[in-house]
Amino acid sequence: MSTPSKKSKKQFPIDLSQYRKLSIDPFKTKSLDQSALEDLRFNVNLLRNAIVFFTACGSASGYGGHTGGAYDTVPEVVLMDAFFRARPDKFVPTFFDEAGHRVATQYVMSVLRGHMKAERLMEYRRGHAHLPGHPELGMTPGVEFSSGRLGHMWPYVNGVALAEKDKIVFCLGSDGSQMEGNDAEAARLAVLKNLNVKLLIDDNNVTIAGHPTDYMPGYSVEKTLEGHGMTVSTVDGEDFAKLYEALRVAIVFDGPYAVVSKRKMCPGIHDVEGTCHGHDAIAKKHALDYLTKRGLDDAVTYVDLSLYKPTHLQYIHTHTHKHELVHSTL
Ligand SMILES: Cc1ncc(C[n+]2csc(CCOP(=O)(O)OP(=O)(O)O)c2C)c(N)n1
Repeated sequence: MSTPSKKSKKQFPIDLSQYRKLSIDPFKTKSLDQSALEDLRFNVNLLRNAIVFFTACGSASGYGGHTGGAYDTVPEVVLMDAFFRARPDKFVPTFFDEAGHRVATQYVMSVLRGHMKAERLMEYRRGHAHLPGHPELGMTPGVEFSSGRLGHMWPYVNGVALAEKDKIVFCLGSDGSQMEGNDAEAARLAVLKNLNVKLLIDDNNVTIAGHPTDYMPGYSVEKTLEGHGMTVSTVDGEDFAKLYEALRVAIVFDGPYAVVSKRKMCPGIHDVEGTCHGHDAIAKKHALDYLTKRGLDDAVTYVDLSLYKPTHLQYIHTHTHKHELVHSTL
């Protein structure tokens, strides 16, 4: 087993300062040129690597968490960030997400916005570290809303759109969230009031332990939304040029619009892509494989040695078969 370098113990092992502060005005830019696409790809890789790493800290330590949903939606998030930077006059600059388990997105964006140090991410989901499994307003620096119960966010986003009539409000969505009844009501209200809400939905055909096409074969995110009167487009979420164009059309459209991104769960993660194993925190062995292939040696060392271990109070199983709260020295 390798010896941890000083860096692997103390510093976040992926340099997030490399993030390119893209500024894209969708009202002026019809399609992305090669240079913008290259910057987009760079940022997507950087953030996906970071998310794999710090959510793997959750699995390696036993605290758990979720990797795939946040990993999947990185392209949309990077584009939203570029829009917010270019046109603060046009957007409510919050990454509202109706699938709260994808909280890794909020945490990494909080770091990029300077609210937290990157090292905090290594405490993802750790007890008392104030980085819980869903976004909680007032709990974590930089988190701007609470979310977690699927289907509860869109009605709230509608409220924001009603209050901010001159601005566009995004809501990251998911095929799992869109199954919830509240979303049906929210969709109809958005259509009735012609709210400027834009749903960016990751339709990865995974919801925890099943594939909707298997257990709910009649279900279609697009048809469901169209049934409420929403305007909807479908795109390959991993084709970033097309994804941009789809987002641009949604943005310049006057009223509610949903872009449904089709992609496999965890694209590019060997043995996890397209499977339900991507929903929860990525297993240590898959994370090590992913990080090793990308030459992220300090991240490998950190996860490999499971340096991230509980140091707080924890429950242990005693010989009396009762759970007792003890101080852990791990
Ligand atoms: C109202 C509600 N019911 C059930 C859950 C439990 N739950 C958490 S995530 C999830 C599936 C989510 O699927 P999706 O949003 O598509 O996420 P992905 O698997 O793509 O990460 C469920 C059912 C919940 N959070 N809220």
